[in-house]
Amino acid sequence: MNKSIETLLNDQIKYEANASMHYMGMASWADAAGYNGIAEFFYAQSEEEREHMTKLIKFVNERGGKVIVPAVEKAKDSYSSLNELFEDFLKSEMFVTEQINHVIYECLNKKDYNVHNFMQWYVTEQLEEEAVARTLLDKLNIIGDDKSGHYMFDRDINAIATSV
Ligand code: OFO
Repeated sequence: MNKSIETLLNDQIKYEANASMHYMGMASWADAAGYNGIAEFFYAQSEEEREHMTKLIKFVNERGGKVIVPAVEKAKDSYSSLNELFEDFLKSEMFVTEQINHVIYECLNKKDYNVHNFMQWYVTEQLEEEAVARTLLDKLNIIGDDKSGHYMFDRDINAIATSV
């Protein structure tokens, strides 16, 4: 495996790990604040990101590359509002998309079509996750400060997310 691609894949492993911890922090904050639906949503997101990390680790190993399992980054543990929470979610997904696009770009530059092909799964996944994050933030912006709206958002978050 080309060294620069290996480095980029190891960076991506770290970004997926960071996203997993970031979402764990979000889940825990929501759980403590009584938003059980939002907490479950982020616990599941955290698991998914961990799976994305593992998939990359297995792939780099299969290709004979050297995996670097990253240190855990401390997650943000306090949010001033649901809007801040979901703005962070969207920002995090947009950041990961940018990094994946960068890997794809470098794969084409280095003519590594194997990694390019593997990364297509991540492209599709990011499209979906960004769409979900945007939809949830749009709904929260409609709700504004309405407490009963927040109650219903928490109750219905999974239905909203799976309808995207
Ligand atoms: Fe790893 O899927 Fe989003 O970030």
